[in-house]
Amino acid sequence: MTMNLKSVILFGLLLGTAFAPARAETPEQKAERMEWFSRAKLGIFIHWGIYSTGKTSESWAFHNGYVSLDDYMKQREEFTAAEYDPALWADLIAQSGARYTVITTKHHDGFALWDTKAGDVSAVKSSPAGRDVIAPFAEEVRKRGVRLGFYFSLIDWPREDYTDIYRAGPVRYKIADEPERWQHFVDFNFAQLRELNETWKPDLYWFDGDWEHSAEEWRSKEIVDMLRSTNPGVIVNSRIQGYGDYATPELGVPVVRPESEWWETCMTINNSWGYRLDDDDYKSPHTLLCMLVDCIGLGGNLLLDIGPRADGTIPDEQVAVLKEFGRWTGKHAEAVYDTRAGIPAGHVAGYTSLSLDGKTLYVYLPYRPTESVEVKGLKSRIARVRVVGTDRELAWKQYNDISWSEVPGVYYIDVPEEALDEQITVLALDMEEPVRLYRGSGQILSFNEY
Ligand code: JFZ
Repeated sequence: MTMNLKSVILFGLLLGTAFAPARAETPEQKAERMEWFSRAKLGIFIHWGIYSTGKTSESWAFHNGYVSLDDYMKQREEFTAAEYDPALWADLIAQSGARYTVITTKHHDGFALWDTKAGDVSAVKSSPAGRDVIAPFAEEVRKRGVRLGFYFSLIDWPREDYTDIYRAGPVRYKIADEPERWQHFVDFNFAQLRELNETWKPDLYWFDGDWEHSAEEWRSKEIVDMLRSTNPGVIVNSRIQGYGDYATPELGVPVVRPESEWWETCMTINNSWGYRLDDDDYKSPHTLLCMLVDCIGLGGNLLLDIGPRADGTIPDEQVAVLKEFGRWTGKHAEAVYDTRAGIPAGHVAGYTSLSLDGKTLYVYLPYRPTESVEVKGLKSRIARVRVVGTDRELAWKQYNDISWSEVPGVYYIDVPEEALDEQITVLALDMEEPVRLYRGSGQILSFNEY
Protein backbone atom coordinates (compact mmCIF):
# COMPACT_ATOMS: atom_id res chain seq x y z
CA MET A 1 0.00 0.00 0.00
CA THR A 2 1.33 3.39 -0.91
CA MET A 3 0.78 6.23 1.50
CA ASN A 4 -0.46 9.44 -0.04
CA LEU A 5 0.00 12.78 1.64
CA LYS A 6 -3.45 12.62 3.23
CA SER A 7 -2.87 9.33 4.95
CA VAL A 8 0.56 10.44 6.13
CA ILE A 9 -1.05 13.43 7.80
CA LEU A 10 -3.82 11.26 9.24
CA PHE A 11 -1.32 8.77 10.59
CA GLY A 12 0.69 11.60 12.09
CA LEU A 13 -2.41 13.01 13.77
CA LEU A 14 -3.32 9.64 15.24
CA LEU A 15 0.20 9.18 16.59
CA GLY A 16 0.14 12.71 17.97
CA THR A 17 -3.15 12.10 19.77
CA ALA A 18 -1.93 8.84 21.26
CA PHE A 19 1.23 10.35 22.66
CA ALA A 20 0.06 13.86 23.44
CA PRO A 21 -0.05 14.76 27.15
CA ALA A 22 -3.45 15.37 28.77
CA ARG A 23 -5.11 18.04 26.68
CA ALA A 24 -4.99 21.58 27.98
CA GLU A 25 -8.25 23.00 29.28
CA THR A 26 -10.24 25.16 26.85
CA PRO A 27 -11.35 28.65 27.98
CA GLU A 28 -14.94 27.33 28.13
CA GLN A 29 -13.91 24.46 30.38
CA LYS A 30 -12.05 26.82 32.65
CA ALA A 31 -15.05 29.18 32.81
CA GLU A 32 -17.17 26.23 33.84
CA ARG A 33 -14.69 25.19 36.53
CA MET A 34 -14.58 28.80 37.83
CA GLU A 35 -18.38 29.23 37.75
CA TRP A 36 -19.06 28.85 41.49
CA PHE A 37 -16.13 31.10 42.32
CA SER A 38 -17.28 33.92 40.05
CA ARG A 39 -20.74 33.85 41.62
CA ALA A 40 -19.55 33.47 45.20
CA LYS A 41 -18.48 37.12 45.79
CA LEU A 42 -17.82 36.57 49.50
CA GLY A 43 -15.54 34.09 51.24
CA ILE A 44 -14.48 33.85 54.88
CA PHE A 45 -10.78 33.35 55.54
CA ILE A 46 -9.71 31.82 58.86
CA HIS A 47 -6.27 32.18 60.38
CA TRP A 48 -5.98 29.71 63.23
CA GLY A 49 -2.83 28.21 64.68
CA ILE A 50 -0.49 28.34 67.65
CA TYR A 51 -0.17 32.12 67.16
CA SER A 52 -3.88 32.35 68.07
CA THR A 53 -2.82 32.86 71.70
CA GLY A 54 -2.90 36.48 70.57
CA LYS A 55 0.64 37.15 71.78
CA THR A 56 2.49 37.16 68.45
CA SER A 57 1.84 37.59 64.76
CA GLU A 58 1.40 34.45 62.65
CA SER A 59 4.87 32.97 61.97
CA TRP A 60 6.47 36.31 61.08
CA ALA A 61 7.18 37.01 64.77
CA PHE A 62 10.05 34.50 64.90
CA HIS A 63 11.10 35.00 61.30
CA ASN A 64 11.58 38.70 61.96
CA GLY A 65 13.28 38.04 65.30
CA TYR A 66 10.66 39.54 67.66
CA VAL A 67 10.66 36.24 69.60
CA SER A 68 12.92 33.20 69.44
CA LEU A 69 11.69 30.19 67.52
CA ASP A 70 11.53 28.29 70.83
CA ASP A 71 9.37 30.89 72.53
CA TYR A 72 7.18 31.14 69.47
CA MET A 73 6.69 27.36 69.26
CA LYS A 74 5.91 27.18 73.01
CA GLN A 75 2.60 28.84 72.18
CA ARG A 76 1.49 25.41 70.99
CA GLU A 77 0.98 24.52 74.68
CA GLU A 78 -1.91 26.97 74.69
CA PHE A 79 -3.54 25.64 71.54
CA THR A 80 -6.29 23.80 73.42
CA ALA A 81 -9.27 24.14 71.07
CA ALA A 82 -11.20 23.52 74.31
CA GLU A 83 -14.20 25.61 73.25
CA TYR A 84 -13.93 24.81 69.55
CA ASP A 85 -17.39 24.38 68.04
CA PRO A 86 -17.01 23.71 64.30
CA ALA A 87 -20.80 23.64 63.82
CA LEU A 88 -21.00 27.16 65.27
CA TRP A 89 -18.15 28.34 63.04
CA ALA A 90 -19.84 26.88 59.99
CA ASP A 91 -23.18 28.43 61.00
CA LEU A 92 -21.60 31.87 61.29
CA ILE A 93 -19.88 31.50 57.94
CA ALA A 94 -22.99 30.26 56.15
CA GLN A 95 -25.13 32.94 57.78
CA SER A 96 -22.72 35.69 56.73
CA GLY A 97 -23.67 34.98 53.12
CA ALA A 98 -20.22 33.64 52.23
CA ARG A 99 -20.26 30.90 49.63
CA TYR A 100 -16.79 29.62 50.48
CA THR A 101 -14.33 29.54 53.30
CA VAL A 102 -10.56 29.16 53.40
CA ILE A 103 -8.90 27.85 56.58
CA THR A 104 -5.19 27.70 57.40
CA THR A 105 -4.23 24.03 57.36
CA LYS A 106 -0.60 25.05 57.93
CA HIS A 107 1.08 28.45 58.18
CA HIS A 108 4.78 29.27 57.63
CA ASP A 109 5.51 27.90 61.14
CA GLY A 110 4.75 24.35 59.96
CA PHE A 111 2.09 23.59 62.59
CA ALA A 112 -0.46 21.37 60.81
CA LEU A 113 -4.05 21.59 61.98
CA TRP A 114 -4.96 18.17 60.62
CA ASP A 115 -3.68 14.72 61.59
CA THR A 116 -0.73 14.64 59.24
CA LYS A 117 1.23 11.41 58.96
CA ALA A 118 3.94 13.12 56.97
CA GLY A 119 5.37 15.20 59.83
CA ASP A 120 5.50 15.49 63.61
CA VAL A 121 4.29 19.03 64.11
CA SER A 122 0.51 19.05 64.33
CA ALA A 123 -2.52 19.83 66.47
CA VAL A 124 -2.76 16.10 67.17
CA LYS A 125 0.85 15.39 68.10
CA SER A 126 2.14 18.66 69.48
CA SER A 127 -0.65 20.52 71.25
CA PRO A 128 -3.16 19.94 74.06
CA ALA A 129 -5.93 20.01 71.44
CA GLY A 130 -4.80 16.45 70.67
CA ARG A 131 -7.07 16.08 67.68
CA ASP A 132 -7.58 16.87 64.04
CA VAL A 133 -9.38 20.24 63.95
CA ILE A 134 -9.75 20.38 60.16
CA ALA A 135 -11.84 17.20 59.81
CA PRO A 136 -14.92 18.36 61.77
CA PHE A 137 -14.75 21.82 60.22
CA ALA A 138 -14.70 20.35 56.70
CA GLU A 139 -17.70 18.23 57.53
CA GLU A 140 -19.76 21.06 59.05
CA VAL A 141 -18.92 23.47 56.23
CA ARG A 142 -19.94 21.01 53.54
CA LYS A 143 -23.17 20.12 55.35
CA ARG A 144 -24.19 23.74 54.85
CA GLY A 145 -23.35 23.80 51.14
CA VAL A 146 -20.41 26.15 51.63
CA ARG A 147 -17.34 25.50 49.46
CA LEU A 148 -14.21 24.39 51.30
CA GLY A 149 -10.82 26.02 50.70
CA PHE A 150 -7.47 25.13 52.26
CA TYR A 151 -4.77 27.68 52.90
CA PHE A 152 -1.41 25.88 52.66
CA SER A 153 1.93 27.55 53.22
CA LEU A 154 4.57 26.27 50.82
CA ILE A 155 7.10 27.68 53.26
CA ASP A 156 7.90 25.73 56.43
CA TRP A 157 10.54 27.88 58.11
CA PRO A 158 11.45 25.74 61.15
CA ARG A 159 12.22 22.54 59.19
CA GLU A 160 15.87 21.63 58.80
CA ASP A 161 15.36 20.53 55.21
CA TYR A 162 13.75 23.87 54.30
CA THR A 163 15.91 26.76 53.18
CA ASP A 164 14.85 30.30 52.49
CA ILE A 165 16.35 33.36 50.95
CA TYR A 166 15.33 36.12 53.31
CA ARG A 167 16.36 34.83 56.70
CA ALA A 168 17.99 37.31 59.03
CA GLY A 169 20.91 35.02 59.86
CA PRO A 170 23.04 32.93 57.49
CA VAL A 171 21.19 30.99 54.83
CA ARG A 172 20.63 27.43 56.05
CA TYR A 173 21.93 25.86 52.85
CA LYS A 174 21.94 26.37 49.10
CA ILE A 175 19.75 24.08 47.04
CA ALA A 176 22.49 23.73 44.43
CA ASP A 177 24.86 22.44 47.14
CA GLU A 178 22.42 19.98 48.70
CA PRO A 179 19.78 19.00 46.15
CA GLU A 180 18.80 15.83 48.07
CA ARG A 181 18.10 17.84 51.20
CA TRP A 182 15.75 20.09 49.23
CA GLN A 183 14.17 17.08 47.54
CA HIS A 184 13.44 15.70 51.00
CA PHE A 185 11.50 18.88 51.79
CA VAL A 186 9.67 18.80 48.46
CA ASP A 187 8.65 15.19 49.11
CA PHE A 188 7.31 16.26 52.51
CA ASN A 189 5.21 19.07 50.98
CA PHE A 190 3.85 16.66 48.38
CA ALA A 191 3.02 14.08 51.05
CA GLN A 192 1.08 16.64 53.10
CA LEU A 193 -0.78 17.96 50.09
CA ARG A 194 -1.65 14.44 49.01
CA GLU A 195 -3.17 13.81 52.46
CA LEU A 196 -5.29 16.97 52.30
CA ASN A 197 -6.32 16.32 48.73
CA GLU A 198 -7.23 12.69 49.15
CA THR A 199 -8.99 13.08 52.48
CA TRP A 200 -11.12 16.12 51.70
CA LYS A 201 -10.89 16.94 47.99
CA PRO A 202 -11.20 20.65 48.80
CA ASP A 203 -12.83 23.00 46.29
CA LEU A 204 -9.94 25.44 46.47
CA TYR A 205 -6.30 25.71 47.52
CA TRP A 206 -4.96 29.01 48.74
CA PHE A 207 -1.19 28.63 48.48
CA ASP A 208 1.07 31.12 50.18
CA GLY A 209 4.74 31.94 50.49
CA ASP A 210 5.63 31.20 46.87
CA TRP A 211 7.94 34.24 46.76
CA GLU A 212 10.77 32.35 48.44
CA HIS A 213 11.38 29.91 45.57
CA SER A 214 10.87 29.47 41.86
CA ALA A 215 8.22 27.28 40.24
CA GLU A 216 10.97 24.77 39.45
CA GLU A 217 12.09 24.63 43.06
CA TRP A 218 8.57 24.23 44.49
CA ARG A 219 7.63 21.93 41.56
CA SER A 220 4.58 24.12 41.12
CA LYS A 221 3.39 22.46 37.94
CA GLU A 222 3.73 18.99 39.43
CA ILE A 223 1.88 20.10 42.56
CA VAL A 224 -1.07 21.41 40.55
CA ASP A 225 -1.08 18.37 38.24
CA MET A 226 -0.99 16.07 41.25
CA LEU A 227 -3.93 17.87 42.92
CA ARG A 228 -5.97 17.88 39.68
CA SER A 229 -5.34 14.22 38.95
CA THR A 230 -7.65 13.17 41.80
CA ASN A 231 -9.57 16.43 42.29
CA PRO A 232 -10.15 17.72 38.75
CA GLY A 233 -12.48 20.64 39.54
CA VAL A 234 -10.20 22.20 42.15
CA ILE A 235 -9.39 25.92 41.97
CA VAL A 236 -5.92 27.18 42.85
CA ASN A 237 -5.06 30.77 43.85
CA SER A 238 -2.22 32.66 42.21
CA ARG A 239 0.49 32.34 44.85
CA ILE A 240 2.20 29.30 43.39
CA GLN A 241 4.55 30.95 40.91
CA GLY A 242 2.42 31.14 37.81
CA TYR A 243 0.23 28.02 37.99
CA GLY A 244 -2.85 29.48 39.64
CA ASP A 245 -6.36 30.10 38.32
CA TYR A 246 -7.09 33.58 39.59
CA ALA A 247 -5.36 36.78 40.65
CA THR A 248 -4.92 38.05 44.21
CA PRO A 249 -4.34 41.81 44.00
CA GLU A 250 -2.06 43.19 46.69
CA LEU A 251 -2.87 45.72 49.36
CA GLY A 252 -6.61 45.89 49.24
CA VAL A 253 -9.31 46.51 46.70
CA PRO A 254 -7.98 47.54 43.28
CA VAL A 255 -8.79 50.97 41.88
CA VAL A 256 -9.39 49.91 38.30
CA ARG A 257 -10.79 46.62 37.14
CA PRO A 258 -8.07 43.92 37.11
CA GLU A 259 -7.27 42.34 33.76
CA SER A 260 -7.75 38.84 35.10
CA GLU A 261 -11.31 37.63 34.69
CA TRP A 262 -11.20 36.02 38.15
CA TRP A 263 -9.72 37.65 41.18
CA GLU A 264 -10.07 37.97 44.92
CA THR A 265 -8.94 40.51 47.49
CA CYS A 266 -8.14 39.13 50.93
CA MET A 267 -8.83 41.49 53.80
CA THR A 268 -8.17 41.61 57.53
CA ILE A 269 -11.10 42.42 59.81
CA ASN A 270 -8.85 44.61 61.97
CA ASN A 271 -5.12 44.97 61.22
CA SER A 272 -4.08 41.35 61.81
CA TRP A 273 -4.59 37.97 60.13
CA GLY A 274 -4.57 35.96 63.34
CA TYR A 275 -6.14 36.83 66.70
CA ARG A 276 -4.13 39.53 68.53
CA LEU A 277 -4.68 40.60 72.13
CA ASP A 278 -3.52 44.12 71.31
CA ASP A 279 -5.48 44.70 68.11
CA ASP A 280 -8.96 46.04 68.76
CA ASP A 281 -8.86 48.31 65.73
CA TYR A 282 -11.78 46.61 64.00
CA LYS A 283 -13.05 47.86 60.68
CA SER A 284 -16.76 48.66 60.87
CA PRO A 285 -19.36 46.54 59.05
CA HIS A 286 -19.99 49.58 56.85
CA THR A 287 -16.32 49.86 55.84
CA LEU A 288 -16.10 46.13 55.13
CA LEU A 289 -19.40 46.06 53.21
CA CYS A 290 -18.11 48.94 51.07
CA MET A 291 -15.09 46.78 50.27
CA LEU A 292 -17.40 43.91 49.37
CA VAL A 293 -19.50 45.95 46.92
CA ASP A 294 -16.33 47.56 45.56
CA CYS A 295 -15.03 44.06 44.74
CA ILE A 296 -18.37 43.01 43.27
CA GLY A 297 -18.47 46.13 41.09
CA LEU A 298 -14.98 45.43 39.78
CA GLY A 299 -15.88 41.80 39.04
CA GLY A 300 -14.06 40.10 41.92
CA ASN A 301 -14.51 38.47 45.32
CA LEU A 302 -13.79 39.56 48.87
CA LEU A 303 -12.13 37.02 51.15
CA LEU A 304 -12.76 38.45 54.62
CA ASP A 305 -10.46 37.15 57.34
CA ILE A 306 -11.32 36.26 60.94
CA GLY A 307 -8.95 35.13 63.69
CA PRO A 308 -10.41 32.80 66.33
CA ARG A 309 -8.62 32.39 69.68
CA ALA A 310 -6.48 29.37 70.54
CA ASP A 311 -9.37 27.92 72.57
CA GLY A 312 -11.61 28.05 69.51
CA THR A 313 -13.78 30.99 70.56
CA ILE A 314 -14.41 33.77 68.05
CA PRO A 315 -14.17 37.32 69.45
CA ASP A 316 -17.51 39.13 69.73
CA GLU A 317 -16.45 41.93 67.39
CA GLN A 318 -15.80 39.38 64.63
CA VAL A 319 -19.09 37.58 65.25
CA ALA A 320 -20.88 40.93 65.03
CA VAL A 321 -19.33 41.67 61.63
CA LEU A 322 -20.30 38.24 60.29
CA LYS A 323 -23.88 38.69 61.52
CA GLU A 324 -24.22 42.14 59.98
CA PHE A 325 -22.81 40.77 56.73
CA GLY A 326 -25.48 38.09 56.92
CA ARG A 327 -28.28 40.59 57.39
CA TRP A 328 -27.05 42.75 54.52
CA THR A 329 -26.22 40.00 52.00
CA GLY A 330 -29.50 38.24 52.81
CA LYS A 331 -31.57 41.34 52.16
CA HIS A 332 -29.60 42.23 49.01
CA ALA A 333 -28.94 38.73 47.64
CA GLU A 334 -30.25 39.75 44.21
CA ALA A 335 -27.50 42.38 43.93
CA VAL A 336 -24.75 40.17 45.34
CA TYR A 337 -24.51 36.73 43.77
CA ASP A 338 -25.86 36.69 40.23
CA THR A 339 -24.10 39.83 39.15
CA ARG A 340 -21.10 40.83 37.12
CA ALA A 341 -18.79 43.87 37.08
CA GLY A 342 -20.60 47.20 36.87
CA ILE A 343 -20.09 50.26 34.71
CA PRO A 344 -16.99 52.47 34.88
CA ALA A 345 -16.78 55.13 37.58
CA GLY A 346 -18.11 58.58 36.72
CA HIS A 347 -21.71 57.78 35.82
CA VAL A 348 -23.02 57.78 39.39
CA ALA A 349 -21.62 58.54 42.84
CA GLY A 350 -21.62 54.96 44.14
CA TYR A 351 -20.48 51.44 43.33
CA THR A 352 -22.30 49.57 40.54
CA SER A 353 -22.78 46.07 39.17
CA LEU A 354 -24.91 44.50 36.45
CA SER A 355 -27.32 41.58 36.42
CA LEU A 356 -26.05 38.69 34.29
CA ASP A 357 -28.41 39.69 31.44
CA GLY A 358 -27.12 43.27 31.63
CA LYS A 359 -30.64 44.69 31.92
CA THR A 360 -30.47 45.74 35.55
CA LEU A 361 -27.95 48.22 36.82
CA TYR A 362 -27.38 47.95 40.57
CA VAL A 363 -26.26 51.11 42.32
CA TYR A 364 -24.83 50.69 45.83
CA LEU A 365 -25.06 53.86 47.91
CA PRO A 366 -22.52 54.00 50.74
CA TYR A 367 -23.98 57.34 51.91
CA ARG A 368 -27.33 58.94 52.71
CA PRO A 369 -28.35 60.93 49.64
CA THR A 370 -29.67 64.46 49.83
CA GLU A 371 -32.84 64.71 47.71
CA SER A 372 -31.85 62.54 44.76
CA VAL A 373 -29.17 60.40 43.13
CA GLU A 374 -27.88 61.50 39.74
CA VAL A 375 -27.08 58.97 37.00
CA LYS A 376 -25.65 60.23 33.74
CA GLY A 377 -24.49 58.74 30.45
CA LEU A 378 -27.14 56.00 30.24
CA LYS A 379 -28.19 55.54 26.62
CA SER A 380 -30.59 52.75 27.49
CA ARG A 381 -33.79 53.94 29.11
CA ILE A 382 -34.86 53.27 32.66
CA ALA A 383 -38.13 51.36 32.92
CA ARG A 384 -38.35 51.17 36.70
CA VAL A 385 -36.30 51.85 39.80
CA ARG A 386 -36.58 49.52 42.80
CA VAL A 387 -35.02 49.51 46.24
CA VAL A 388 -33.47 46.05 46.53
CA GLY A 389 -34.69 43.99 49.45
CA THR A 390 -37.93 45.98 49.80
CA ASP A 391 -41.06 46.27 47.67
CA ARG A 392 -40.53 49.96 47.21
CA GLU A 393 -40.31 51.63 43.80
CA LEU A 394 -38.80 55.07 43.42
CA ALA A 395 -39.79 58.03 41.30
CA TRP A 396 -37.28 59.60 38.95
CA LYS A 397 -37.11 62.28 36.32
CA GLN A 398 -34.79 63.02 33.47
CA TYR A 399 -33.41 66.43 32.51
CA ASN A 400 -31.78 67.45 29.22
CA ASP A 401 -33.12 64.56 27.19
CA ILE A 402 -32.62 66.11 23.77
CA SER A 403 -33.99 63.85 21.05
CA TRP A 404 -31.43 64.70 18.40
CA SER A 405 -28.37 64.67 20.69
CA GLU A 406 -26.30 61.57 21.24
CA VAL A 407 -25.65 62.76 24.80
CA PRO A 408 -28.36 61.14 26.92
CA GLY A 409 -30.33 63.08 29.46
CA VAL A 410 -29.43 62.85 33.13
CA TYR A 411 -31.58 60.82 35.52
CA TYR A 412 -32.42 62.01 39.02
CA ILE A 413 -33.78 59.32 41.31
CA ASP A 414 -35.65 60.36 44.46
CA VAL A 415 -34.35 58.44 47.44
CA PRO A 416 -36.45 59.15 50.53
CA GLU A 417 -35.06 58.66 54.01
CA GLU A 418 -37.43 55.72 54.70
CA ALA A 419 -35.95 53.76 51.80
CA LEU A 420 -32.44 53.70 53.24
CA ASP A 421 -30.62 50.68 54.61
CA GLU A 422 -28.53 51.24 57.75
CA GLN A 423 -25.40 50.30 55.83
CA ILE A 424 -25.57 50.42 52.04
CA THR A 425 -28.81 51.05 50.14
CA VAL A 426 -29.03 49.30 46.78
CA LEU A 427 -31.05 50.69 43.87
CA ALA A 428 -32.02 48.40 40.98
CA LEU A 429 -32.40 50.30 37.72
CA ASP A 430 -34.37 47.97 35.45
CA MET A 431 -33.70 49.07 31.88
CA GLU A 432 -35.73 48.62 28.73
CA GLU A 433 -32.73 46.87 27.13
CA PRO A 434 -29.23 45.82 28.23
CA VAL A 435 -27.29 48.81 29.54
CA ARG A 436 -25.61 50.96 26.88
CA LEU A 437 -23.42 53.85 27.90
CA TYR A 438 -22.47 57.20 26.51
CA ARG A 439 -18.73 57.54 27.10
CA GLY A 440 -17.97 60.74 25.21
CA SER A 441 -16.93 64.14 26.45
CA GLY A 442 -19.97 66.03 25.26
CA GLN A 443 -21.25 67.42 22.03
CA ILE A 444 -21.45 70.96 20.66
CA LEU A 445 -25.06 71.75 19.88
CA SER A 446 -25.46 73.77 16.67
CA PHE A 447 -29.13 74.71 17.06
CA ASN A 448 -31.92 74.66 19.57
CA GLU A 449 -35.28 73.22 18.67
CA TYR A 450 -37.36 75.77 20.60
C1 JFZ B 1 0.73 36.12 53.53
C2 JFZ B 1 1.26 35.56 54.84
O1 JFZ B 1 2.64 35.75 54.92
C3 JFZ B 1 0.53 36.23 55.98
O2 JFZ B 1 1.02 35.79 57.21
C4 JFZ B 1 -0.94 35.93 55.85
O3 JFZ B 1 -1.16 34.54 55.98
C5 JFZ B 1 -1.44 36.42 54.50
C6 JFZ B 1 -2.85 36.05 54.22
O4 JFZ B 1 -0.65 35.90 53.42
O5 JFZ B 1 1.08 37.46 53.44
C7 JFZ B 1 0.81 38.10 52.32
C8 JFZ B 1 1.38 37.72 51.15
C9 JFZ B 1 1.08 38.42 49.99
C10 JFZ B 1 0.20 39.48 50.06
C11 JFZ B 1 -0.38 39.85 51.26
C12 JFZ B 1 -0.05 39.15 52.41
N1 JFZ B 1 -0.15 40.15 48.93
O6 JFZ B 1 0.29 39.78 47.82
O7 JFZ B 1 -0.91 41.13 49.02
